[in-house]
Amino acid sequence: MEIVILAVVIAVVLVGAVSGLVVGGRRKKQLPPAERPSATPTITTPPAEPRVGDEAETPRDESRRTIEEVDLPAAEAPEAPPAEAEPAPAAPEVEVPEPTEGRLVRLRARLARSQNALGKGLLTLLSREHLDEDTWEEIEDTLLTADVGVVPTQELVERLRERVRVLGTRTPQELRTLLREELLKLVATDAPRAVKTDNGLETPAVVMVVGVNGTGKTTTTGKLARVLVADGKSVVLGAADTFRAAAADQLQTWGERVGARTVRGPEGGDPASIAFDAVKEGIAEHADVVLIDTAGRLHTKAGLMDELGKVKRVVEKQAPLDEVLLVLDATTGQNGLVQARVFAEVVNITGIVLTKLDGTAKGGIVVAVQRELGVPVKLIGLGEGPDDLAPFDPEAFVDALIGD
Ligand SMILES: Nc1nc2c(ncn2[C@@H]2O[C@H](COP(=O)(O)OP(=O)(O)O)[C@@H](O)[C@H]2O)c(=O)[nH]1
Ligand SMILES: [Mg+2]
Repeated sequence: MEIVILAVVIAVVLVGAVSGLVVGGRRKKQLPPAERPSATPTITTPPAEPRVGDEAETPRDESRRTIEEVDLPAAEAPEAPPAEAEPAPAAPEVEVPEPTEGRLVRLRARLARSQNALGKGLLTLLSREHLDEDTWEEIEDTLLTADVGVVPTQELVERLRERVRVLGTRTPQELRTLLREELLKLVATDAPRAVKTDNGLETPAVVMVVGVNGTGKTTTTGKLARVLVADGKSVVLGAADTFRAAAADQLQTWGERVGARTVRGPEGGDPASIAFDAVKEGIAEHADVVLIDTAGRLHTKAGLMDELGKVKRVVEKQAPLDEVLLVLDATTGQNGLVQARVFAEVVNITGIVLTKLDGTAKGGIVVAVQRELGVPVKLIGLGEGPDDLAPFDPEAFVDALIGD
Protein backbone atom coordinates (compact mmCIF):
# COMPACT_ATOMS: atom_id res chain seq x y z
CA MET A 1 0.00 0.00 0.00
CA GLU A 2 2.66 2.48 1.08
CA ILE A 3 4.72 1.36 -1.87
CA VAL A 4 1.79 2.06 -4.18
CA ILE A 5 1.24 5.53 -2.68
CA LEU A 6 4.93 6.21 -2.92
CA ALA A 7 4.91 5.08 -6.54
CA VAL A 8 1.95 7.37 -7.28
CA VAL A 9 3.64 10.31 -5.56
CA ILE A 10 6.81 9.70 -7.52
CA ALA A 11 4.81 9.43 -10.72
CA VAL A 12 2.97 12.71 -10.03
CA VAL A 13 6.20 14.47 -9.20
CA LEU A 14 7.81 13.14 -12.33
CA VAL A 15 4.91 14.16 -14.57
CA GLY A 16 4.90 17.60 -13.01
CA ALA A 17 8.60 17.96 -13.44
CA VAL A 18 8.52 16.81 -17.02
CA SER A 19 5.60 19.05 -18.00
CA GLY A 20 7.31 21.92 -16.22
CA LEU A 21 10.40 21.29 -18.21
CA VAL A 22 8.45 21.11 -21.40
CA VAL A 23 6.79 24.42 -20.66
CA GLY A 24 10.18 25.79 -19.78
CA GLY A 25 11.41 24.48 -23.06
CA ARG A 26 8.58 26.15 -24.94
CA ARG A 27 9.19 29.43 -23.22
CA LYS A 28 12.81 29.23 -24.00
CA LYS A 29 11.99 28.70 -27.58
CA GLN A 30 10.44 32.16 -27.55
CA LEU A 31 13.48 33.69 -26.01
CA PRO A 32 15.72 34.04 -29.03
CA PRO A 33 15.00 37.24 -30.97
CA ALA A 34 12.43 36.97 -33.71
CA GLU A 35 13.89 34.87 -36.43
CA ARG A 36 13.77 36.16 -39.95
CA PRO A 37 12.76 33.50 -42.36
CA SER A 38 14.28 35.30 -45.31
CA ALA A 39 17.66 36.84 -44.73
CA THR A 40 18.65 36.76 -48.37
CA PRO A 41 20.17 40.17 -49.17
CA THR A 42 19.40 40.47 -52.85
CA ILE A 43 15.87 41.77 -53.16
CA THR A 44 15.55 44.70 -55.47
CA THR A 45 11.99 45.95 -55.54
CA PRO A 46 11.62 49.04 -53.39
CA PRO A 47 9.24 47.72 -50.71
CA ALA A 48 11.32 44.61 -50.16
CA GLU A 49 14.64 46.43 -50.27
CA PRO A 50 16.84 44.69 -47.72
CA ARG A 51 17.37 47.03 -44.88
CA VAL A 52 20.95 46.87 -43.94
CA GLY A 53 20.35 48.47 -40.60
CA ASP A 54 17.90 45.69 -39.80
CA GLU A 55 20.57 43.13 -40.34
CA ALA A 56 22.94 45.06 -38.16
CA GLU A 57 20.39 45.09 -35.35
CA THR A 58 19.98 41.33 -35.48
CA PRO A 59 22.51 39.49 -33.33
CA ARG A 60 25.15 38.01 -35.57
CA ASP A 61 25.06 34.60 -33.96
CA GLU A 62 21.30 34.41 -34.24
CA SER A 63 20.43 30.74 -33.82
CA ARG A 64 18.10 28.81 -36.05
CA ARG A 65 17.10 26.03 -33.68
CA THR A 66 14.20 23.74 -34.40
CA ILE A 67 11.59 22.81 -31.79
CA GLU A 68 13.20 19.38 -31.31
CA GLU A 69 16.56 20.93 -30.70
CA VAL A 70 15.10 23.23 -28.11
CA ASP A 71 13.14 20.57 -26.24
CA LEU A 72 15.77 17.89 -26.08
CA PRO A 73 18.48 19.62 -24.11
CA ALA A 74 15.88 21.07 -21.74
CA ALA A 75 14.63 17.63 -20.76
CA GLU A 76 18.03 16.34 -19.86
CA ALA A 77 19.71 19.44 -18.52
CA PRO A 78 17.51 21.49 -16.18
CA GLU A 79 20.27 24.00 -15.48
CA ALA A 80 20.49 24.93 -19.14
CA PRO A 81 18.73 28.33 -19.03
CA PRO A 82 21.39 30.33 -17.20
CA ALA A 83 24.09 28.74 -19.32
CA GLU A 84 22.29 29.71 -22.49
CA ALA A 85 21.56 33.21 -21.33
CA GLU A 86 25.26 33.92 -21.01
CA PRO A 87 26.50 34.36 -24.57
CA ALA A 88 24.51 37.53 -25.07
CA PRO A 89 25.06 38.71 -28.62
CA ALA A 90 27.12 41.85 -28.70
CA ALA A 91 25.14 44.83 -29.92
CA PRO A 92 26.61 46.20 -33.14
CA GLU A 93 29.04 48.86 -32.10
CA VAL A 94 28.22 52.30 -33.40
CA GLU A 95 31.14 54.66 -33.35
CA VAL A 96 31.05 58.26 -32.31
CA PRO A 97 32.92 60.19 -35.00
CA GLU A 98 35.25 63.02 -34.19
CA PRO A 99 33.65 66.48 -34.21
CA THR A 100 34.29 68.41 -37.41
CA GLU A 101 35.11 71.70 -35.76
CA GLY A 102 38.71 72.66 -36.43
CA ARG A 103 39.52 69.46 -38.26
CA LEU A 104 41.64 71.17 -40.85
CA VAL A 105 43.70 72.76 -38.14
CA ARG A 106 44.16 69.37 -36.46
CA LEU A 107 45.09 67.77 -39.75
CA ARG A 108 47.37 70.53 -40.97
CA ALA A 109 50.49 68.45 -40.51
CA ARG A 110 49.15 66.23 -43.27
CA LEU A 111 49.68 69.11 -45.66
CA ALA A 112 53.37 69.11 -44.83
CA ARG A 113 54.45 68.21 -48.35
CA SER A 114 52.32 70.90 -49.92
CA GLN A 115 53.54 73.21 -47.24
CA ASN A 116 57.21 72.67 -48.02
CA ALA A 117 56.74 72.88 -51.74
CA LEU A 118 54.45 75.85 -51.84
CA GLY A 119 54.21 78.09 -48.83
CA LYS A 120 57.64 77.60 -47.31
CA GLY A 121 59.28 77.49 -50.75
CA LEU A 122 57.75 80.81 -51.69
CA LEU A 123 58.67 82.43 -48.40
CA THR A 124 62.26 81.31 -48.74
CA LEU A 125 62.50 82.65 -52.26
CA LEU A 126 60.85 85.95 -51.38
CA SER A 127 63.27 86.39 -48.49
CA ARG A 128 66.28 86.52 -50.78
CA GLU A 129 68.30 89.67 -50.63
CA HIS A 130 68.02 90.34 -54.34
CA LEU A 131 64.83 89.43 -56.08
CA ASP A 132 66.20 89.13 -59.61
CA GLU A 133 64.52 87.69 -62.67
CA ASP A 134 65.86 84.23 -61.90
CA THR A 135 64.28 84.30 -58.48
CA TRP A 136 60.93 85.37 -59.86
CA GLU A 137 61.16 82.54 -62.31
CA GLU A 138 61.84 80.14 -59.47
CA ILE A 139 58.80 81.50 -57.68
CA GLU A 140 56.76 80.91 -60.80
CA ASP A 141 58.10 77.36 -61.12
CA THR A 142 57.25 76.65 -57.51
CA LEU A 143 53.65 77.68 -58.10
CA LEU A 144 53.38 75.71 -61.32
CA THR A 145 54.88 72.61 -59.73
CA ALA A 146 52.28 72.82 -56.98
CA ASP A 147 49.58 72.77 -59.69
CA VAL A 148 48.34 76.29 -59.08
CA GLY A 149 47.84 76.64 -62.83
CA VAL A 150 49.34 79.00 -65.39
CA VAL A 151 46.96 81.94 -65.26
CA PRO A 152 46.65 82.12 -61.45
CA THR A 153 50.44 81.77 -61.20
CA GLN A 154 51.03 84.71 -63.49
CA GLU A 155 48.50 86.80 -61.62
CA LEU A 156 50.04 85.97 -58.29
CA VAL A 157 53.62 86.65 -59.40
CA GLU A 158 52.59 89.98 -60.87
CA ARG A 159 50.90 91.06 -57.67
CA LEU A 160 53.79 89.87 -55.54
CA ARG A 161 56.31 91.78 -57.67
CA GLU A 162 54.29 94.93 -57.37
CA ARG A 163 53.79 94.66 -53.64
CA VAL A 164 57.41 93.74 -52.93
CA ARG A 165 58.53 96.75 -54.93
CA VAL A 166 56.26 99.05 -52.95
CA LEU A 167 57.40 97.45 -49.71
CA GLY A 168 61.09 98.10 -50.33
CA THR A 169 62.94 96.48 -47.47
CA ARG A 170 61.14 93.38 -46.27
CA THR A 171 61.00 91.76 -42.88
CA PRO A 172 60.11 88.06 -42.75
CA GLN A 173 56.89 88.98 -40.97
CA GLU A 174 55.90 91.46 -43.67
CA LEU A 175 56.60 88.92 -46.35
CA ARG A 176 54.55 86.32 -44.58
CA THR A 177 51.58 88.66 -44.27
CA LEU A 178 51.87 89.69 -47.88
CA LEU A 179 52.06 86.12 -49.16
CA ARG A 180 49.19 85.06 -46.93
CA GLU A 181 46.97 87.80 -48.28
CA GLU A 182 47.79 87.02 -51.88
CA LEU A 183 47.36 83.27 -51.53
CA LEU A 184 44.07 83.84 -49.77
CA LYS A 185 42.88 85.96 -52.69
CA LEU A 186 43.61 83.02 -54.96
CA VAL A 187 41.90 80.43 -52.82
CA ALA A 188 38.91 82.36 -51.55
CA THR A 189 35.62 82.50 -53.41
CA ASP A 190 32.30 84.10 -52.51
CA ALA A 191 30.42 80.83 -52.89
CA PRO A 192 29.32 79.12 -49.68
CA ARG A 193 31.64 76.31 -48.59
CA ALA A 194 29.26 74.28 -46.50
CA VAL A 195 27.84 71.10 -47.97
CA LYS A 196 24.13 71.79 -48.27
CA THR A 197 22.49 69.31 -45.97
CA ASP A 198 19.64 71.42 -44.71
CA ASN A 199 17.09 72.27 -47.38
CA GLY A 200 14.36 73.45 -45.06
CA LEU A 201 11.96 70.92 -46.51
CA GLU A 202 10.19 67.87 -45.15
CA THR A 203 12.20 65.68 -47.48
CA PRO A 204 15.83 64.86 -46.73
CA ALA A 205 18.66 66.78 -48.36
CA VAL A 206 20.08 64.70 -51.18
CA VAL A 207 23.78 64.71 -52.01
CA MET A 208 25.16 62.86 -55.01
CA VAL A 209 28.85 62.00 -55.11
CA VAL A 210 30.46 61.70 -58.55
CA GLY A 211 33.94 61.28 -59.94
CA VAL A 212 36.31 58.89 -61.69
CA ASN A 213 36.98 55.48 -60.14
CA GLY A 214 39.67 55.44 -57.52
CA THR A 215 39.48 59.12 -56.69
CA GLY A 216 37.92 58.36 -53.32
CA LYS A 217 34.16 58.65 -53.86
CA THR A 218 33.10 55.79 -51.64
CA THR A 219 35.59 56.70 -48.95
CA THR A 220 34.45 60.31 -49.07
CA THR A 221 30.78 59.29 -48.92
CA GLY A 222 31.56 57.19 -45.86
CA LYS A 223 33.58 59.94 -44.20
CA LEU A 224 30.90 62.50 -44.99
CA ALA A 225 28.28 60.26 -43.39
CA ARG A 226 30.41 60.31 -40.25
CA VAL A 227 30.73 64.10 -40.39
CA LEU A 228 26.96 64.42 -40.63
CA VAL A 229 26.32 61.91 -37.86
CA ALA A 230 28.82 63.77 -35.69
CA ASP A 231 26.77 66.90 -36.35
CA GLY A 232 23.66 65.11 -35.11
CA LYS A 233 22.07 64.30 -38.45
CA SER A 234 20.56 61.02 -39.56
CA VAL A 235 21.85 59.61 -42.82
CA VAL A 236 20.78 57.06 -45.42
CA LEU A 237 23.37 55.82 -47.92
CA GLY A 238 22.59 54.80 -51.49
CA ALA A 239 25.07 52.42 -53.10
CA ALA A 240 24.43 53.42 -56.70
CA ASP A 241 27.80 52.11 -57.83
CA THR A 242 26.42 48.78 -58.93
CA PHE A 243 29.38 48.04 -61.16
CA ARG A 244 31.16 46.01 -58.50
CA ALA A 245 29.49 44.29 -55.56
CA ALA A 246 32.50 45.22 -53.45
CA ALA A 247 31.62 48.90 -53.82
CA ALA A 248 28.30 48.39 -52.07
CA ASP A 249 29.95 46.29 -49.35
CA GLN A 250 32.53 49.02 -48.85
CA LEU A 251 29.85 51.69 -48.45
CA GLN A 252 27.72 49.50 -46.21
CA THR A 253 30.67 48.95 -43.89
CA TRP A 254 31.12 52.71 -43.55
CA GLY A 255 27.41 53.08 -42.85
CA GLU A 256 27.25 50.34 -40.23
CA ARG A 257 30.02 51.97 -38.25
CA VAL A 258 27.85 55.01 -37.62
CA GLY A 259 24.46 53.32 -37.72
CA ALA A 260 23.42 54.59 -41.16
CA ARG A 261 21.31 52.38 -43.38
CA THR A 262 22.64 51.48 -46.81
CA VAL A 263 20.25 50.88 -49.68
CA ARG A 264 21.78 48.57 -52.22
CA GLY A 265 20.87 46.28 -55.07
CA PRO A 266 22.31 43.48 -57.13
CA GLU A 267 25.63 43.78 -58.91
CA GLY A 268 25.06 45.19 -62.37
CA GLY A 269 21.68 46.57 -61.35
CA ASP A 270 20.27 49.93 -62.33
CA PRO A 271 22.01 52.75 -60.41
CA ALA A 272 19.00 55.00 -60.85
CA SER A 273 16.70 52.53 -59.14
CA ILE A 274 19.07 52.34 -56.16
CA ALA A 275 19.15 56.13 -56.00
CA PHE A 276 15.36 56.18 -56.18
CA ASP A 277 15.05 53.61 -53.40
CA ALA A 278 17.60 55.41 -51.25
CA VAL A 279 15.68 58.68 -51.40
CA LYS A 280 12.45 56.82 -50.79
CA GLU A 281 13.99 55.16 -47.75
CA GLY A 282 15.31 58.52 -46.57
CA ILE A 283 11.82 60.01 -46.81
CA ALA A 284 10.26 56.97 -45.08
CA GLU A 285 12.55 57.15 -42.09
CA HIS A 286 12.61 60.96 -41.97
CA ALA A 287 16.35 61.03 -42.46
CA ASP A 288 18.09 64.40 -42.64
CA VAL A 289 20.39 63.51 -45.50
CA VAL A 290 20.62 60.91 -48.26
CA LEU A 291 24.11 60.39 -49.69
CA ILE A 292 24.33 58.66 -53.06
CA ASP A 293 27.61 57.06 -54.11
CA THR A 294 27.87 56.56 -57.87
CA ALA A 295 30.06 54.60 -60.26
CA GLY A 296 32.81 56.51 -62.01
CA ARG A 297 33.00 54.74 -65.30
CA LEU A 298 34.20 57.32 -67.73
CA HIS A 299 33.90 55.03 -70.74
CA THR A 300 32.03 57.48 -72.88
CA LYS A 301 30.81 60.92 -72.09
CA ALA A 302 27.40 59.99 -73.46
CA GLY A 303 27.21 56.94 -71.18
CA LEU A 304 28.20 58.96 -68.16
CA MET A 305 25.75 61.70 -69.00
CA ASP A 306 23.02 59.14 -69.49
CA GLU A 307 23.68 57.42 -66.17
CA LEU A 308 24.13 60.50 -63.99
CA GLY A 309 21.25 62.26 -65.73
CA LYS A 310 18.97 59.34 -64.95
CA VAL A 311 20.04 59.24 -61.31
CA LYS A 312 19.36 62.95 -61.03
CA ARG A 313 15.92 62.66 -62.62
CA VAL A 314 14.72 59.82 -60.41
CA VAL A 315 15.97 61.60 -57.31
CA GLU A 316 14.16 64.77 -58.30
CA LYS A 317 10.88 62.92 -58.65
CA GLN A 318 10.91 62.73 -54.87
CA ALA A 319 13.12 65.49 -53.52
CA PRO A 320 15.42 68.22 -54.82
CA LEU A 321 19.01 67.22 -55.47
CA ASP A 322 20.81 69.64 -53.17
CA GLU A 323 24.43 68.89 -53.91
CA VAL A 324 26.48 67.20 -56.58
CA LEU A 325 29.96 66.76 -55.17
CA LEU A 326 32.76 66.04 -57.60
CA VAL A 327 35.55 64.03 -56.04
CA LEU A 328 39.01 64.69 -57.45
CA ASP A 329 42.28 63.02 -56.54
CA ALA A 330 44.71 65.86 -55.82
CA THR A 331 47.68 63.74 -56.85
CA THR A 332 46.50 63.46 -60.45
CA GLY A 333 47.16 67.11 -61.26
CA GLN A 334 46.23 68.23 -64.75
CA ASN A 335 44.60 64.88 -65.43
CA GLY A 336 42.20 65.59 -62.62
CA LEU A 337 41.33 68.89 -64.22
CA VAL A 338 40.49 67.18 -67.49
CA GLN A 339 38.19 64.79 -65.63
CA ALA A 340 36.63 67.70 -63.80
CA ARG A 341 35.81 69.38 -67.07
CA VAL A 342 34.06 66.30 -68.43
CA PHE A 343 31.94 65.85 -65.31
CA ALA A 344 31.07 69.53 -65.26
CA GLU A 345 29.72 69.22 -68.81
CA VAL A 346 27.60 66.24 -67.84
CA VAL A 347 26.15 67.29 -64.52
CA ASN A 348 25.76 70.50 -62.56
CA ILE A 349 28.60 70.28 -60.01
CA THR A 350 27.91 72.27 -56.84
CA GLY A 351 31.03 71.46 -54.85
CA ILE A 352 34.44 69.85 -55.10
CA VAL A 353 36.05 67.35 -52.78
CA LEU A 354 39.82 67.19 -53.15
CA THR A 355 41.10 63.89 -51.82
CA LYS A 356 44.61 62.67 -51.05
CA LEU A 357 45.96 66.11 -50.23
CA ASP A 358 48.01 64.34 -47.60
CA GLY A 359 51.38 63.47 -48.97
CA THR A 360 51.19 65.45 -52.17
CA ALA A 361 53.11 68.58 -53.00
CA LYS A 362 50.31 69.69 -55.26
CA GLY A 363 48.13 71.68 -52.89
CA GLY A 364 47.86 74.39 -55.53
CA ILE A 365 45.29 72.26 -57.32
CA VAL A 366 42.73 73.86 -54.99
CA VAL A 367 43.21 77.12 -56.86
CA ALA A 368 43.26 75.55 -60.31
CA VAL A 369 40.15 73.45 -59.93
CA GLN A 370 38.07 76.23 -58.43
CA ARG A 371 39.04 78.44 -61.35
CA GLU A 372 38.34 75.70 -63.81
CA LEU A 373 34.85 74.89 -62.59
CA GLY A 374 33.84 78.11 -60.89
CA VAL A 375 32.74 75.95 -57.98
CA PRO A 376 34.23 75.99 -54.46
CA VAL A 377 36.24 73.21 -52.86
CA LYS A 378 34.01 72.19 -49.96
CA LEU A 379 35.84 69.28 -48.43
CA ILE A 380 39.38 67.96 -48.47
CA GLY A 381 40.60 64.43 -47.84
CA LEU A 382 43.74 64.25 -45.75
CA GLY A 383 44.20 60.53 -45.24
CA GLU A 384 42.59 57.13 -45.30
CA GLY A 385 41.40 57.27 -41.71
CA PRO A 386 37.65 57.54 -41.04
CA ASP A 387 37.87 61.09 -39.77
CA ASP A 388 40.44 62.36 -42.25
CA LEU A 389 37.99 64.56 -44.10
CA ALA A 390 37.86 68.25 -43.29
CA PRO A 391 35.57 71.10 -44.30
CA PHE A 392 37.68 73.36 -46.49
CA ASP A 393 38.54 76.59 -44.79
CA PRO A 394 40.63 78.97 -46.97
CA GLU A 395 42.31 80.73 -44.06
CA ALA A 396 43.28 77.57 -42.24
CA PHE A 397 44.45 76.09 -45.53
CA VAL A 398 46.68 79.03 -46.40
CA ASP A 399 48.03 79.17 -42.86
CA ALA A 400 48.87 75.50 -43.10
CA LEU A 401 50.66 76.12 -46.39
CA ILE A 402 52.81 78.95 -45.09
CA GLY A 403 53.38 77.51 -41.63
CA ASP A 404 53.65 79.57 -38.48
N1 LIG B 1 45.82 59.05 -48.62
C1 LIG B 1 44.53 59.16 -48.91
N2 LIG B 1 43.87 58.13 -49.48
C2 LIG B 1 42.55 58.28 -49.76
C3 LIG B 1 41.86 59.48 -49.49
N3 LIG B 1 40.58 59.32 -49.90
C4 LIG B 1 40.49 58.06 -50.40
N4 LIG B 1 41.68 57.43 -50.33
C5 LIG B 1 42.01 56.07 -50.80
O1 LIG B 1 41.80 55.97 -52.19
C6 LIG B 1 41.43 54.65 -52.54
C7 LIG B 1 40.21 54.65 -53.44
O2 LIG B 1 39.10 55.11 -52.69
P1 LIG B 1 37.59 54.76 -53.05
O3 LIG B 1 36.74 55.50 -52.11
O4 LIG B 1 37.37 53.29 -53.13
O5 LIG B 1 37.47 55.37 -54.51
P2 LIG B 1 36.23 55.33 -55.53
O6 LIG B 1 36.57 54.29 -56.55
O7 LIG B 1 36.19 56.70 -56.15
O8 LIG B 1 35.00 55.02 -54.75
C8 LIG B 1 41.22 53.92 -51.23
O9 LIG B 1 42.35 53.14 -50.96
C9 LIG B 1 41.10 55.03 -50.21
O10 LIG B 1 41.51 54.65 -48.93
C10 LIG B 1 42.59 60.57 -48.88
O11 LIG B 1 42.08 61.66 -48.61
N5 LIG B 1 43.91 60.35 -48.61
MG1 LIG C 1 33.63 53.53 -55.03
